[in-house]
Amino acid sequence: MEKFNFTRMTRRSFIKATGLAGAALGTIAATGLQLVDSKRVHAANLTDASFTPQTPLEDSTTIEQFAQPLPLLSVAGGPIQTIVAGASQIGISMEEFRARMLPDSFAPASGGNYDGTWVWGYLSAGTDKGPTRETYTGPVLVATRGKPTEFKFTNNLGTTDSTQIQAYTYSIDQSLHWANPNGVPRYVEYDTPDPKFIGNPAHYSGPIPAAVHLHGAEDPAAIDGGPESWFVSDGSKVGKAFYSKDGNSAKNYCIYRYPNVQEAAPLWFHDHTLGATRLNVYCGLAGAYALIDPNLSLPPGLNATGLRGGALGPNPSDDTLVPLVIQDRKFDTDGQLYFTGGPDDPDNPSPTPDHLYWSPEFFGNTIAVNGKVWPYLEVKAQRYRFFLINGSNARTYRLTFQDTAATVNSAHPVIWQIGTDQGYLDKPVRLTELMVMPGERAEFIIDFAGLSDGTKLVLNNLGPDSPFGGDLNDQAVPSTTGRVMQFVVVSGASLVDTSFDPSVAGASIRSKKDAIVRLVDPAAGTLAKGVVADLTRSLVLVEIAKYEPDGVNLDGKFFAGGPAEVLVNNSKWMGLRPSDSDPNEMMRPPLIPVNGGVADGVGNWLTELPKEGDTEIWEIVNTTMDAHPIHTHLAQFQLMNRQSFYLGDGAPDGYQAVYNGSFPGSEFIPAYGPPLSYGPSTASGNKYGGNPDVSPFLDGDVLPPKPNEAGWKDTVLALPGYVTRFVVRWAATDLGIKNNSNAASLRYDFIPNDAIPGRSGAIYDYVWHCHIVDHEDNEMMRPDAVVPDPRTPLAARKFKMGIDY
Ligand SMILES: [Cu+2]
Repeated sequence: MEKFNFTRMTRRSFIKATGLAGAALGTIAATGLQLVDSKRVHAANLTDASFTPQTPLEDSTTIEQFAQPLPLLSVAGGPIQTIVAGASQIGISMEEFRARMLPDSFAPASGGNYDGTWVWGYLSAGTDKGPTRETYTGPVLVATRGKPTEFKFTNNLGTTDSTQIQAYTYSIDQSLHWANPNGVPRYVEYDTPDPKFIGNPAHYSGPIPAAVHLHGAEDPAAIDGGPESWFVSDGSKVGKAFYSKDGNSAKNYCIYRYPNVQEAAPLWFHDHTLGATRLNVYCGLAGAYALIDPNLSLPPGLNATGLRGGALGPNPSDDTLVPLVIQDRKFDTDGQLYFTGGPDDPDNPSPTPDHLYWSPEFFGNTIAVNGKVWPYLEVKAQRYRFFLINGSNARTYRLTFQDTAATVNSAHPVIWQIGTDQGYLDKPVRLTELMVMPGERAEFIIDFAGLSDGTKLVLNNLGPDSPFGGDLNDQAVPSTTGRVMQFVVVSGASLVDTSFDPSVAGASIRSKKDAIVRLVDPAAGTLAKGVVADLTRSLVLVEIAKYEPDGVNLDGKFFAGGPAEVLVNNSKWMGLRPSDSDPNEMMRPPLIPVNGGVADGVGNWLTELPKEGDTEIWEIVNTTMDAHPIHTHLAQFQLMNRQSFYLGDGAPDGYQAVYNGSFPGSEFIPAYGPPLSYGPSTASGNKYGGNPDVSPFLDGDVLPPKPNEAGWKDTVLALPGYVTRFVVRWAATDLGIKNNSNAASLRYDFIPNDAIPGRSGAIYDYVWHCHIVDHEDNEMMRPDAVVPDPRTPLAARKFKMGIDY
């Protein structure tokens, strides 16, 4: 087992050790977040009496494990819709329905039989919603490189009155920077001097907003489906960056035509609504998008969509790709979705009254795969190919067949990883443990050969029931969240397996002209030969804590303190500094952008403005106590290395002291943005980002990527106490490196950031963010834009807005 050279405490172990919650860089007694101009809230309104809180099912051991078959693709006879994209438009509808997440043996506390859990899902338009469906997962879309595909996504989710999902209505938090269709103030005045203001406790009432993002897609920002592209179910309101191919007037659908120009990759699509992604995805809005490339030469027995014949081939039930969408969930005692948060939540109360219904990280006490809790899969004694998506809110998995305290397997198959987030590795990588953070994908092969009939193997999870912080001893409950699913061998007869065998010495997937274009040398942890970086950005992750160490009592409720928000480069989403006197002033003048901020015309100030064709090194400097999966839209990247640094926790010779001392007044200012000017300076080590150079504080070896990280990625583990360096080139991934710097050939087939029609000076943005969706919903996300290469004008681009997409 590989170990990270890392010993800092996670938040949970820190709580155990000290009795405090949180406490990280920039701990402050009060940020001065205050406001005026809002109706006073009486203490009794801290909770909403109109809601009957659900009773959480705290003991998940009462749920029968391995009682439900894993949902498979419809082409393999399973219930997951499989849609092969062709030339005609594909209609996908977001619907509310019941899905059988729990086994038949589950007994609802209120009596009767379990007849499904209310969920949301993407369904092929016109699908019968049933009385119940087997799963909400899906569909799995199969698209072909070089063939654009048009989708019409319709929001039929109804309203907060019509939905049966109380986890949604109870947990939507209007104090977050969110879609906010009703335009209510985020903070309201409270009747004590400290805090004088609390997060608006009113629950949202109205049509449900949704946005559809194709994760990992190289596509124009207009159809990227980012946070401000949301649209509500009755079509009455849309976000500032809404786009539909047939015009951007308000409607309850959007038409996106994806160019499908990038390399073959296991993409996925999921909701991305501003400040509500954690709930929309939790309720079920996620599917897979397998982009295949018929021109990519794969070894014999490895098909574009599976093994041998593959999903579309002659033996689909054996040869198909098996999706594994892993998501932890919590239920109430009636088997309905439960989401933590809220002042009355028994085991996960809100840490601060700034955000009464926001929980810093959601962790469920069950594990669902493809929409079923603890399923099983019957397999023959042969190889299978899997497409894994960690679609969880915050949970990091360490998947293994190795034994745990609760599970002793009779055999310990290895995991042969063949692909990362963004496509095939050059060579398969043998793993006894696969670590995946939220948003990450992996394709792998497991060989069940040699196992006899009836053999049962449990895929275990060694990851923690709390934010992963690098401590490998912090592990899930072995008998519940320490288990993911079970494999049952049903035909142990020796079979002639003609599929690709990753265990053969020298087995190769991509080579010669099809090999990965290398921006980095993964063995050395350096830039690849011939690659020159145009610039380095150094970007600091910080957690903003409040009310520590004593917490605060309000109306008989205790708020222990903890993260009020988590930020990339100490900047809020909009790139605006909060007002000392009125947090709602974020929306009104005077607006003070962070250092280096450039207006995007829709109210945000951008700092990451890469030039098309440039190769950049991004250094993510993680000063928080937890690992964060950092995700870029549009551009894929290659992990170069990781290196620990001395934070110092306040010691004068540590990075934290130097960082804090760089702010005006020599004291950390929450959400001020970077302390220095954004451009390169001597103090920043000539790096962009506006932060004091971390180089003098580096104290560990340069750790190259692990072999299974040595491919194209779009989401990467950034460990606490480490600098994580990746190389991103703002151009299509498969272009060669021979003209690396400033070559006119290094561009996209479209203008990345189109102008928003009818809005002078406004553009569609991309975003980069943490993929712990609870974090991205609370400011750990920044918009960005690519400056197009003027040598390739719009007329010379293959795809044009309004015509091609
Ligand atoms: Cu995060």
